[in-house]
Amino acid sequence: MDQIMSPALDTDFIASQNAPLAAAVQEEYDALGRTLDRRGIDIAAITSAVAAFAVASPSWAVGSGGTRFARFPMGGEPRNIFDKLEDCAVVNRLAGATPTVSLHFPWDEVDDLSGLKDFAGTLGLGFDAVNSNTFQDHPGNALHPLSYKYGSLSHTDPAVRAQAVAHNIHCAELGAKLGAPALTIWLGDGSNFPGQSNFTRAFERYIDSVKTVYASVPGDFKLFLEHKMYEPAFYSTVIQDWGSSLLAAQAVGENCLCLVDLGHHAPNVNIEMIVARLVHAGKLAGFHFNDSKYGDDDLDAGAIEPYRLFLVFNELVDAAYRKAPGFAPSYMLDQSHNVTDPIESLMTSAVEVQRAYAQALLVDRSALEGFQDANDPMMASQTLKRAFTTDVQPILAMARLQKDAAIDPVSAYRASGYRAAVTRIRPAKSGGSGGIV
Ligand code: RM4
Ligand code: MN
Ligand code: MN
Repeated sequence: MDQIMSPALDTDFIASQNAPLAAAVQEEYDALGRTLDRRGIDIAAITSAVAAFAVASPSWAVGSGGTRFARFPMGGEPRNIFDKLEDCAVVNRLAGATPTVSLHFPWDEVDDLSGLKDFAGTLGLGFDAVNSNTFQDHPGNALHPLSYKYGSLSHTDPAVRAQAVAHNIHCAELGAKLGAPALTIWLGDGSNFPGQSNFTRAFERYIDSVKTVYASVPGDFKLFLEHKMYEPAFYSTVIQDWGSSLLAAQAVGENCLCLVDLGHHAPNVNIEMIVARLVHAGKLAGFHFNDSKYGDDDLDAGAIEPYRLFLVFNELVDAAYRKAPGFAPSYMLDQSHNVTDPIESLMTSAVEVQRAYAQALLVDRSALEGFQDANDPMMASQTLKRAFTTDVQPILAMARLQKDAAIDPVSAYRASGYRAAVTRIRPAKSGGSGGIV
């Protein structure tokens, strides 16, 4: 692994990029501090909460994404998990919000696991939930001789189910060795034709398989079940919605929780309410953040519906404020970058998620409660809007400055020449075929 010594990872370089911007940030921060002070809010407390906020980078999102029609590769795409970690380190170094990476197996599997852990450590990175993959076949991989064409954990054939169970247990073991807290199970199982699959039997087989995985996972390691309405199956999906996910998680056990990917719902679904329900049930695992207009678009977080992202965070901050029992969600990005430099998209998305969090922290919760109890919809909604429309940019910039990250991550990244440097080192990956990796 020929590690890049890029200015993008260098504190002095970042400081030199920040220098011309720092005075303006301070001035805007002080002005916002006075405004918030008049609202009874301590800007320093908000800034440290924002600085402590973290969201994981997805290892699979640092290469160019694609649609089922085509993929347009860019220069310097990562060749392996070490390159991916290097790109993730740049994202974290400059935007200062993504100290962990979510791995996907077998895509990211290596023989030398402790070497991988050490390498991540030298880059200042740790690991969040790992992901299993039984939504595609893995030709040549001795652990996956059977096909997942007709499903995996819910397959009609016990031999395929056993293979998928073994893979998930293996992933959990890899995750535990790397210090990851959980395994996320998203599976493509479902059907394309009415009648093709028996909904009840498929769901029961799935629960049975997940119970077997659960029985073998180490200690307090968690299982996250990720639902998705459709795709790759287009008529039915075994874990189609949060209801199915919750039923399964409740059947499996205490450390089995429900993960919400923002793109995995029908249009118009009230996702923030799903959040509230899962918090109520003590079953919210966390999120895959992204944005969408039509379906599982995997666009950059906050790119399309920033108000919805804020409303999701409003529920999360409310849960923390109420000290909801067991509330400790994991936050991850899950995006596909088809037309942008993935590093720029990930930095921008991490900032957008942080922005929604900062805005939600500004909600006057006791005023809101009063308006709710008094049945005053206008003032209740205005209370949320007041927080959402506050420009928290100076808080985000100050949080980055305090952490030696970049005030303006995208400009600093461009000035570092990282993409050109990796393009010289990493040979171009051919491939115009569709697919997300
Ligand atoms: C799926 C889902 C999973 C992710 C895969 C790559 O749509 O969102 O979380 O692991 O994509
Ligand atoms: Mn996801
Ligand atoms: Mn998805």
